[in-house]
Amino acid sequence: MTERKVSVSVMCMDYTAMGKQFELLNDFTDAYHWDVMDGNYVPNVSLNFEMLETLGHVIKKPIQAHLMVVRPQDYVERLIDNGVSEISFHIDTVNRQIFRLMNILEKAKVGVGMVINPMETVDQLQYVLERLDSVCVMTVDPGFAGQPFIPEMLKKITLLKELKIKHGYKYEIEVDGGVNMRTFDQLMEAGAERFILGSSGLFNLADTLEDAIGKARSYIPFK
Ligand code: S6P
Ligand code: MG
Repeated sequence: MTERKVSVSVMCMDYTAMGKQFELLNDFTDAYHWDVMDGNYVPNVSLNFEMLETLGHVIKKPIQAHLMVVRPQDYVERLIDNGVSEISFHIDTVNRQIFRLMNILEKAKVGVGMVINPMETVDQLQYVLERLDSVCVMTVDPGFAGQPFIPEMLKKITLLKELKIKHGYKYEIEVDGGVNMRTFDQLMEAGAERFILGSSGLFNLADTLEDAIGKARSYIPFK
């Protein structure tokens, strides 16, 4: 049976109440999605190393970093030192270095993920698929929370599921952007296994995080 998981997007949390929010989320989420943006690869900046160092002790679930940066090689060592469980790279940022980076992560026992932008294809990953721990299908352009879901991306999830079954690959199929009660069933049906919950799928569901978690539990069948 497919194991399905949720990963809460830290970037979408209330930054004035992070300690309290992590306490509530630790009981709900399977992992945390840690978006790193450099203001260059995408026109936005997000979570930084200082936050990771400060919040580390209140975070009780694995941290999965999503690098939306031009030079991912500059971030890897510090993320590993801060105990992240997995690091995901965008295809166009690792063209000339993915095998070096995979070797570093595998040696450090940190998971390797690849992220597919809406304009990119599953085919571009053919030479690395067998070594990946996750493949993330972006269902919005990267850079911002709160954008509309792009339904055309469902085909990529289906294809990743087919390839996984056919070849026995180990990667988990993740989906990022507009994951919420309107899109959840289609995503599950297509074969998604890891669901990143951000503004639309969790934090905007209610005025308090307690209530929002309750609402998320009611539409997520395995929660
Ligand atoms: C977007 C980022 C995402 C968002 C999350 C927001 O570039 O990679 O991880 O934080 O997807 O969720 P939502 O429901 O606002 O689209
Ligand atoms: Mg992300």
